[in-house]
Amino acid sequence: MKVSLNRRILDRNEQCAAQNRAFFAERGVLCVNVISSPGSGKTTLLSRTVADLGAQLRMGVIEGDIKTDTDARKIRAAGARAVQIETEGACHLSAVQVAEALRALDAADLDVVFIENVGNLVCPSAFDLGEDLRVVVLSVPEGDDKPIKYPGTFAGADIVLVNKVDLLEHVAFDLDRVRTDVHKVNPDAPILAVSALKGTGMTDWYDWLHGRKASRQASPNRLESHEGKTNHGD
Ligand SMILES: Nc1nc2c(ncn2[C@@H]2O[C@H](COP(=O)(O)OP(=O)(O)OP(=O)(O)O)[C@@H](O)[C@H]2O)c(=O)[nH]1
Ligand SMILES: [Mg+2]
Repeated sequence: MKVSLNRRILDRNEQCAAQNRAFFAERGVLCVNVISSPGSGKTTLLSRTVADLGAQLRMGVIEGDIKTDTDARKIRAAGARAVQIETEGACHLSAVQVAEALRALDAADLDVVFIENVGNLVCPSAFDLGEDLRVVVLSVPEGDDKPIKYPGTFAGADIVLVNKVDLLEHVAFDLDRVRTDVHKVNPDAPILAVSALKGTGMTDWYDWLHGRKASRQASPNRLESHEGKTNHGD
């Protein structure tokens, strides 16, 4: 009984994700789903990105949190449109919630929509939101063992950002181990070392983003998406 209810929830989510995907493809909007543990630096990364690239790209952000609109207010202060979803306890965003937020965001004229998922390294990876790309953020203080403990999430990443590298001199964290373990489950994933707070490595991230945006423009329906790649359990 529980299994069939879970299946129905996922089927409903996948139908709505397909509608979101069509919305992005028709309008040439690049949609990027950002997934990480709580506090790894998603909002800091997106705030800096919005501030630094605002003159080149029209960006909007859908923020997912269990409670508060704190993160949406930070994004607006950095200079982009933002819509906050409060999940009231749910540990991930759903495609239905994203569809509603896209209307509130008035997203049709944007170049890039970022979705900051609820801080969690497990549940968000099971829910396709219709996004083009998944960014997984891992921060130095969380520990270098996370890719082997949460392989499904890292397997679904289009890029892994190792954030808070300014703390490497204070925390035992082996960046080479992270590279090796991510590539065991996701051989082609680029892995960038950044500090969203200090700005280190952010140019590499911006170059990657511009490259993916250009691919989307060149062939709107051919950018590899997460349809059928969702992880239903690590
Ligand atoms: N030292 C350091 N701190 C950072 C960096 N990036 C973010 N932080 C800090 O980490 C804390 C959490 O950052 P957020 O950007 O709010 O993290 P988040 O992933 O959005 O958190 P949730 O939305 O709660 O999941 C804040 O105190 C940030 O200032 C970084 O590169 N270096
Ligand atoms: Mg946040």
